[in-house]
Amino acid sequence: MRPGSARFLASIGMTMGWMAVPCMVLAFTLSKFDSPESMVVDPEDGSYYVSNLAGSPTEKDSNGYISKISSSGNIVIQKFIGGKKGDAILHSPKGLALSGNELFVADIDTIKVFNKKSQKLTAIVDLSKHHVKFLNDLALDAEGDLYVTDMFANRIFKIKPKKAYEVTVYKGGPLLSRPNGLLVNPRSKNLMVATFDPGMILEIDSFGGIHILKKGLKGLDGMDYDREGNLYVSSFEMGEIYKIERMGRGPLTTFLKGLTTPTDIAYDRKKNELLIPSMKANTVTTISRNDSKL
Ligand SMILES: [Ca+2]
Ligand SMILES: [Ca+2]
Repeated sequence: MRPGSARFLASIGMTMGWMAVPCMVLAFTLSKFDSPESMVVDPEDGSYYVSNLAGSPTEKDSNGYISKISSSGNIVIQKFIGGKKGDAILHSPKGLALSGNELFVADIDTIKVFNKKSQKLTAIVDLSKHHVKFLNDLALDAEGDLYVTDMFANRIFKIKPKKAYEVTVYKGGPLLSRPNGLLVNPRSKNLMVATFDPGMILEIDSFGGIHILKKGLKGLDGMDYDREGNLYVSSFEMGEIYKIERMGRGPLTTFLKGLTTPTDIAYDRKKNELLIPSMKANTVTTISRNDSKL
């Protein structure tokens, strides 16, 4: 069946259980992951990395791993980093961020840094002295500084890799409402947060003020933006992905529904594709948008 044909789209809708929108085609769906939480694309070669938390999201059980998928989706290295007997490198990896050859991984109370070429662990940023409970998503700013959400403790940390991984509390407090997804707004340069309970989209300005862009949502997880500045946000609890115009400030529409626990989604702005890990379905899916005006 030719991708893009009406029959192909109908078959996606039936097999995936979600409504296929005419402007989108399924690029690929891959299964047999182990509780995939986050998916990122490498802008260098279009390959993908997926974090597999494997087992309890809070337990230091040594069995988590990172998968690598080729740009076409044809080649999967299931345990690219971690997950091999005895190596105990990762426990419950969640948020991922890529900067050059460095792959940052949030793993419960530490951030682990790997070289994507050698697959070797190059640094561990230990946040346990800050009493972190559940590190979740990672975001990088233009200076190469890293931000991470601590979902259970309502805090966001800032880490400076160029200053020996100096760690500071960037923002804390109950308004952060179990912060999960994180990104740097490419226009305002502000940090944006998707909160889990209650579900809100927040933007933190350079003076530390928190602005509520959207509220009344449920169990938000990951977010990213496309070439036109539309924000995509997943609801883990509702099995939906929302599209919000003008980086979260414009109208909200339900972009996909009927998904199983979509987690830390990403947008590949080069290929114009939305990347969706589904934690409890143990799948990752890429959706290609072939009409960039939509
Ligand atoms: Ca695990
Ligand atoms: Ca997440």
